[in-house]
Amino acid sequence: MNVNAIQSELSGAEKPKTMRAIDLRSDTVTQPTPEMRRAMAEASVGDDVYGEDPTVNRLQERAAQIFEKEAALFVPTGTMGNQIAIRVHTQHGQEIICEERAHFNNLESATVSAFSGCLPRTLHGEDGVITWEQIKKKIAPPAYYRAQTGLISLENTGSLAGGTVFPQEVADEICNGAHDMGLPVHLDGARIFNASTAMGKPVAEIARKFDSVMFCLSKGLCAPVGSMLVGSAKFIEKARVYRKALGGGMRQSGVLAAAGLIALEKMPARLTEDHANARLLAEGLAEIKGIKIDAKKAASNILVFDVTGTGMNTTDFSRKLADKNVLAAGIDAEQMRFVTHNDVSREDCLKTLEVVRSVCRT
Ligand code: TLP
Repeated sequence: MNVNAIQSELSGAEKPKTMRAIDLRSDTVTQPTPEMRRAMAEASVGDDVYGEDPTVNRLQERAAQIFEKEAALFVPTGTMGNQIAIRVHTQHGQEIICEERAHFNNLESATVSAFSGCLPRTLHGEDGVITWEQIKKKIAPPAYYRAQTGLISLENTGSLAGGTVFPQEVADEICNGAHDMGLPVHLDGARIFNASTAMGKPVAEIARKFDSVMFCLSKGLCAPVGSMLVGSAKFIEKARVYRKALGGGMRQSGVLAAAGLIALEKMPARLTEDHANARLLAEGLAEIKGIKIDAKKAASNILVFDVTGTGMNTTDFSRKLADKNVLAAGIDAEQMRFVTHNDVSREDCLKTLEVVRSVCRT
């Protein structure tokens, strides 16, 4: 996979031409809801570096409770959450086994090497799903000249894999196998609430066997800023040290946590709508000549589809969509990504299909 292409394509997505574009670039673009804005204005706050922000403390307690883990930590971004978890679980010179499309391996710079001194040992899995059978063959034997495996990291839903869901029994088998060998397993659950919606399972059940989970409040759940780490009390105690070291110790961050609490309590219930919209888009796209997508695989709010049959690369394709006020980006030169969210309606999806049809005709 061409990582440079992913980065330049995602960051090179066209900017809105008017105030009201249909923005399918990501669910990160969601606006905070009016209820969030009110809660932010009224939040009780304190200095969180002293552990004295009551709203941050409440958010952390609720996250730990909902995920049935001992403790939680509010972090500014998903990237920081993943990188802190990796730092806590590993030692310099170790390897981390992951699927090749893992976000931390493609879109978080080389922080895994720069900060944790680790090497990603990647595997390809269909739809981003890797198995214990594959992983166990990559675990380094205990030879003194071999980099030792320090961590296994999974992603649910798989962002660059097209919003795919990681089957619970496959994840459970990986966690059991890893734990038998004394290895920790981290879950990049940036969109674990989308996974939970698609799987019909509570997040606690999905998270149960993982040693740590990162999830985002600021994507489909619409909070303006923020992600969470959950895990054992010991893991979170160490995570707090690295959060501060990375400059992520925020002061009166209760204004952000107030929006986060609403994201956590109220927003998961509406994700079914985003998934239905993504399915509608997938089914429509599948009928357009030149576009390749397996609509049956549309599992959550992200679609990845191939546009090579249209004669365009993704830069040209994105530009033509943007001319008609639809914003989206490619993950490489051939594959586009559409993401549905709270600020994209069913009508927007129908309009998008009309635009794609007209772009593919020209
Ligand atoms: N992903 C963003 C971009 O970086 C591509 C997006 O638009 O999807 N894990 C996963 C699975 C993610 O998709 C993301 C963000 C992160 C971690 C990082 O979160 P942030 O952006 O808060 O650092």
